[in-house]
Amino acid sequence: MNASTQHCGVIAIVGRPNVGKSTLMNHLLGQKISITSRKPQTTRHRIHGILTEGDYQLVFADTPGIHRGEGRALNRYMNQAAVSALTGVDVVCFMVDALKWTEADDYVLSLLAKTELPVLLLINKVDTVDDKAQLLPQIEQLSKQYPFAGVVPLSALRDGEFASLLQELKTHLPVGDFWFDEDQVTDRSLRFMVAEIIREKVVRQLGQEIPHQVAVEIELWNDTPKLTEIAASILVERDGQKRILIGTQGERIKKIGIQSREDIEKMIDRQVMLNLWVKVKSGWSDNDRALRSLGYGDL
Ligand SMILES: Nc1nc2c(ncn2[C@@H]2O[C@H](COP(=O)(O)OP(=O)(O)OP(=O)(O)O)[C@@H](O)[C@H]2O)c(=O)[nH]1
Ligand SMILES: [Mg+2]
Repeated sequence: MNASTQHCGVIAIVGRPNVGKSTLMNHLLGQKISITSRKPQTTRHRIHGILTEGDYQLVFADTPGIHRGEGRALNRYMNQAAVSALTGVDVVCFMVDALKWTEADDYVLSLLAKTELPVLLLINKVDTVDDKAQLLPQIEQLSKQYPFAGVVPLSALRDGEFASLLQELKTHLPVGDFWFDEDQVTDRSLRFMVAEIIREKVVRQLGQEIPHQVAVEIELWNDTPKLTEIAASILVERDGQKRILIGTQGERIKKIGIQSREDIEKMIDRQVMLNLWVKVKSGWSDNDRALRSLGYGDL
C-alpha cells in the first residue's frame, strides 16, 4: 500500500465509570477486547483496540472510568491510566450516559478543558430514552459548556450504527504509516486477555458482594499439541472474600472456571484446560509494589 495515502491515529475513549466505553470499543471492533460489566470501575488498564479499514487505521484507547477521589493505590492507578491516555492522542471521544449526568462527568469535562484536543461528545445508551426529543436540551446545554468537535448520540450495544461516528473520527486522523498489522486487533498479549476474561467472570458472578478487590495472575501457560493448559490465581484481600468466591462446595469458582474456559477457547480457538486457584494476598490493591508485580505499573 502507498504509505502517503495511509492515515493512522489514536482515539481515546474517556468518561466516568459505567457509561459504556468498553462496550463501544468491543462493538466497533466486532470482537471482545475489553471486559465489561454492570458495575462501575470494571476497566482497570488502558487497552488499545485496533480497527483497520482501507487506508485508515483507528487505534482506540479504552480507559478506566475517571472518578474523583484518590483512595487506594489501585484507584490512583486507574485515574492516572485514564488521564495519561489523553497525551499523544489525536481525538477524544467523551462518553456520557443519555439519562444521567453526574459530578464525575463534570470532573472529566474539566480535565478535557485543559487539553487542546478535538473532543467528540458521545451520548450513549439512547436506546434507554423513549422520547429522543428529550436529548435536545441536554445536547444544547453541553454544547454551551464546551466547544465539541461534534455530538453523536448512539447506542454502543447496537452494531451497524457506527458509520457516522467512524466517518467523523477519520477526519481527525493524521496522514501516516500504520502502526500495527492490518489484522491485529489489540496491543495486549494473550496472557493479559486471558487474565482479563477470568476477572470479568469474577466481577459478573459476584454481584455487590466483593468490591473490586480482585486481581488475576497467570501462573502457567503450556501449549501442548492437543490443548493449552493454563493455571491462574485469583487474588483477593481477605479470607471471607475467598470463601465467597469459592462458594458452597466450590460451586461458584466452578462456574467462573467454566465460563472463563469457554471464552478463552473461543478467543484462542483451541481446547483449554484451565485451573483456577483463589489466594489471599492482603493489601495488594493498596500496595504500589504488589500492583506493579500484577502488571499495574505500565502506563
Ligand atoms: N442499554 C444500554 N446499555 C449499555 C449500552 N452501552 C453499554 N451498556 C451497559 O452499561 C454497562 C457498563 O458498560 P461498560 O462498557 O462496562 O462501561 P465502561 O464505561 O467501560 O465502565 P468502566 O470500565 O467501569 O469505566 C454494561 O452493563 C453495558 O452492557 C447501551 O448503548 N445501551
Ligand atoms: Mg470499561
